[in-house]
Amino acid sequence: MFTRSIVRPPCANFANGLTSVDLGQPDYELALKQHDAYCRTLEDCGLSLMRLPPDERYPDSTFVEDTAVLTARGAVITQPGAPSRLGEIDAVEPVLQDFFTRFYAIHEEGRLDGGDVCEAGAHFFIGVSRRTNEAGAVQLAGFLDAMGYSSTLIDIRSLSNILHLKSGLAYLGGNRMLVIDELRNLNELRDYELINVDNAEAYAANCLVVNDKVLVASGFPALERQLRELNYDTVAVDMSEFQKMDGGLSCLSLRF
Ligand code: CIR
Repeated sequence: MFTRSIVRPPCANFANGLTSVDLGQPDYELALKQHDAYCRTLEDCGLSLMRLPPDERYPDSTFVEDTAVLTARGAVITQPGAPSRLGEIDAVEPVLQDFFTRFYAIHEEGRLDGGDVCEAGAHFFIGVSRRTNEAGAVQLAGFLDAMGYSSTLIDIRSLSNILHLKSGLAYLGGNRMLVIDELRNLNELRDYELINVDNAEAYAANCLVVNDKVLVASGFPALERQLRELNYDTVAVDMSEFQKMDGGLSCLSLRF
């Protein structure tokens, strides 16, 4: 069960963040409204929220997930892979210090974005991506091992379509993993029951399990139907303005 979450509203400079998709400029006012609705949804799931102040120096800082990896046994502060995002950890670290006694930090030359880390019970999958390098992934694997967790590295550098591992995969609990086509033949996932996301709805693969609900980006009806048929209690959340900046549902919060 999660009880808390850290979020950070988009700053006025949000549209100047990094993006690899060609979906047009985000509408800042709409992004703020969508962020508000996202926060209310987390509260409805039973989480109490800590809101960090927006910071215009960091246009991508609303994607707070990339700054830390949180587990029930300890926290790891990352070194985000994009140089423009490195300073984002400064605001997150002191907040986490209040809640975690076991604390680790990825250090240079390691780079790691939280979006590349998928927790699946006591096992973690760590994506080696355009943002997370091998040194960062290996450091994290060591910290996880020290906390009693196992982990597997998955190299996604040859996959052009996804920024982070969790852009293409989500752990649904039990033995179930939601995956995009490109990830479904991965040997590393052979022991899981894989739920396939239609190519046309690949963006929505980044769904988010929060306690007894599954948050799904709105506008992806096939996936929502699939999840409902599997008896998940889904909640659709409008993400259009964050999608324009390569962000998915999980990136907008840290949950613990
Ligand atoms: C970036 O490129 O870093 C941001 N515009 C999007 C980060 C998305 N984060 C995530 O998937 N965890």
